[in-house]
Amino acid sequence: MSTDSHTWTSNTDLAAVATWLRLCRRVVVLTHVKPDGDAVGSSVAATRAINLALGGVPGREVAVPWYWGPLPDWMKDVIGPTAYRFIDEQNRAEHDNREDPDGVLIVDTGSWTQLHEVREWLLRRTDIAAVVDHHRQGDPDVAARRVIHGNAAAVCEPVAELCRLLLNVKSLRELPLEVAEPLYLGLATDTGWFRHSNVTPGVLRTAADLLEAGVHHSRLYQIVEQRDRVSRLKLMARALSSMELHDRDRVAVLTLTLKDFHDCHAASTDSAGFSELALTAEKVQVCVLITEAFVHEGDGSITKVSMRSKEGPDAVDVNAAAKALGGGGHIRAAGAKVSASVAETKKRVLASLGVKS
Ligand SMILES: [Mn+2]
Repeated sequence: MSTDSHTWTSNTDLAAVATWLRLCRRVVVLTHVKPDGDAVGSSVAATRAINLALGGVPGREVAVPWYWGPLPDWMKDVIGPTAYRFIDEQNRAEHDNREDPDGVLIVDTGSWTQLHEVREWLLRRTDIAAVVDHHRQGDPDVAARRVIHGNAAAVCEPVAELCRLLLNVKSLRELPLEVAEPLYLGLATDTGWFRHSNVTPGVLRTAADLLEAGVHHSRLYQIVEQRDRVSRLKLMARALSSMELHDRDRVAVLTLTLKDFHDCHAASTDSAGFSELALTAEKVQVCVLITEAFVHEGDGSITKVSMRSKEGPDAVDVNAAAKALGGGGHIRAAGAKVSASVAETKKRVLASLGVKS
């Protein structure tokens, strides 16, 4: 196994993968654990394109995607009637009751850690596997055929081209809507709905072509981004009203207690993304979310710290601050678990950021 970026390179191209797929009678499509918009979008688009190209029909599909781990809330709305298989303890990959596939297509990952649930099954089939990915690192031994587009914003960019080749159309504009829509979803979600620094002229051209194929941008946005529970909004209001500003408004600290979750009828997952909330303020360079943990260890309280900092030449290294608290992460996103009360944790966080409280 290797995650050496020098060996994580293409050894074939999309045209060759399309030609190879055309010869397959049954294809299993895999993607990473906890699939996101790009993972679901690319796997659903590839599945539908293969079935359309090779005559797979409901009940006798040529391609079926397999998923494991928690699926997004919007999964049903995006995958619709397309058949898929969910892998878990009861339904192991090995319990496949159909004839063995002669092709395995892996999209949006090439890492064994992301494919852990099907590892044993896949290990015996890497010679009939192809991976299409856009990550900078991966394990070359997951698949005999590899197409790695490390500069693509979303894997849906190269997968769009694969679908075009499979369906033998001149332009992405001519893709059927059922293929174009999931491709657009991956492009949109991996670029933060076309806001992140990975947006290139190519991304926008591809998106424009998919819109011409009939994709309904605002319908997709609504399905994926506008489905929060009201309890999450109530919890967000609590988090924002708890905001304290330090270091001349450069550091914002938000806190959430178990009582906040209880009062809002919120689940622990409802605070996802709150550590970025205060970064929308011009002066704020670091946003910290301190959450009282649902699980207590012994009789002491545990808090979770999540820190985010703004991009730029003076970006605050929150990884260093998190390390001082016993955690870690990346320069602009890091976290830690602290065995202390919320008030005590707040003091330690500010100290870790070099701020006098
Ligand atoms: Mn991706």
